[in-house]
Amino acid sequence: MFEGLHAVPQDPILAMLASYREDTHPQKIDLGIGVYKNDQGDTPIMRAVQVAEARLLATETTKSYTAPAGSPVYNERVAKLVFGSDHPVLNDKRVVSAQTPGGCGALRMAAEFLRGCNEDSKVWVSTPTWANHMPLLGGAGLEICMYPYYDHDNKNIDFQAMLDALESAVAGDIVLLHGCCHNPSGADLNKEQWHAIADLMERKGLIPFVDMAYQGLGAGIDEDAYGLRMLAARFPEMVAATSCSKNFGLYRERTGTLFIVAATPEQAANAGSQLFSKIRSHYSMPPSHGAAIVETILGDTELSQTWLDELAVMRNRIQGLRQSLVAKIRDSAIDRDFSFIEQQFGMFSFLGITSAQVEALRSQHSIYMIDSSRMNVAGLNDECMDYFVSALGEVLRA
Ligand code: PLP
Ligand code: TYF
Repeated sequence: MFEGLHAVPQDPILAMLASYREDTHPQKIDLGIGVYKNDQGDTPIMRAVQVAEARLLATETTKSYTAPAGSPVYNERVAKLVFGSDHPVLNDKRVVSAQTPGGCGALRMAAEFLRGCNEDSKVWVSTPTWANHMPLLGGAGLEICMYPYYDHDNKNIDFQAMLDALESAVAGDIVLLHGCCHNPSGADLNKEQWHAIADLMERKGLIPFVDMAYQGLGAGIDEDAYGLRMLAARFPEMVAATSCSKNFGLYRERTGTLFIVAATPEQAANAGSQLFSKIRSHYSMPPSHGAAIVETILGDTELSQTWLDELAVMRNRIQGLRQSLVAKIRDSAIDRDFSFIEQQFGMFSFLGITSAQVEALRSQHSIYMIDSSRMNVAGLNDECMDYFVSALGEVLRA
C-alpha cells in the first residue's frame, strides 16, 4: 500500500532550521523560524513559566483526562487576557472558549467548525499570509480566497486594494485578519483601518476571523488586541484563534485557544457543543501542561506581573533591534531606505531583497532567512548586527 507514496516537500521554514543547525560557520545567523531570541541568541524558558512549572510539579495531583474544551479555568483567564477583563461579550456570556493544541489547533478547529456551519463558506486571507494558513484552513474543506495586503513596492499595506477585493466577498464569507504582528510582513492595520474593514464586513455580512499569535509582542497586550476587541464589540458573530507559543514562550507545549462569539448565550452553547464534537473527532482533548502553566501565571498577581515584565523586555528588545538595524544601515555604505522596518511590528519584516540575494546571504555568509526575504528580527543581536549589515551591503552591491 505504501510503495506508491512519494515524498512531500517539507515546510520550508522548518527545513531551513535544519540546514541552519548543520551549518558550522562561526558567525552564522538564524533569521528564519519565528521564535523569540534573547541577546545571546537563546530562546530561554521565561522566569514566570519556570516558577509556575515548579509549583505545578509540587501541587498537581492527577494526570487524569480533562475534556474536549480543556481547562475551564485556563479558558476563562485567557479570555480575559484576549478580550480584556470587562468586555461585553464576556459579561453577556456570548463567548465559548476551547483550549487547543497551539494556535494551529485553534485555527484548524475554527475551520472545522465554520465548515460545519456552512459547507460553502469561503475564507479570505491576506496576500501574503502565514504559509500554514492554507493547509490548516483549506484542509478542513474551506475554500480559500486571497485579498491583497502587503505592497512590496511601498513597503506598506495596500489598504485600498484590500477593501476593493473584499467588496467581492459575499454574505457569510469569512475574513481572516492577523490580530497584530502580521506574519510575514510586520505591517499592521491602524485603528482607522480596523474600523474601515469592520464597516465593510458589517455592510456585507462577512464574518471576522482573527488570528492573534503574538499578543504583547507588538505594541502591548491591550494595544495588540485592539482590532479583535473592537470587532467582538461590534459583530454578533466572530471567531478568534490565539496562541501562547510566543508570548509565554511555550512553543512545544502546544498551547492555544479558540474563541467563538455568538449572538446569544444559547447560540454560544450550541456552537460550543458543535465545536466540542469536532474536537472529539480530531484529538479528543488538548494536552494539559502548557495550559496549566498559563492558568497558574494568570491566576497569580505577582506571577502575572513577572510575566508581563518579561514580555515587555522581549517587545522592547524587538523594537530596539528594529531601530538599531535601520540606524546601522543608514550609517553604512548601503544607499537604500530600510526605515520601514522601524514602522512595523512583531518578529517579522520583509527585507525586500531578491530571492537570489537571500540565497547569497545564505551560501556566502551563513545568514538564514525565508526566500521571500522575511526575516525574524529577534534573531539579530548587538554582536552580529555589524556582520549582518556588512553582508547585506555586499549582496546588494554584487
Ligand atoms: N498564526 C500565526 C500567524 C503564526 O505565526 C503562528 C505561529 O507560529 C500561529 C498562528 C500558531 O502557532 P502555534 O501553533 O505554535 O501556537
Ligand atoms: O512563521 C513562523 O516562523 C512561525 C513558526 O510549521 C512556525 O509561525 C513556522 C512553521 C511551522 C510552525 C510554526
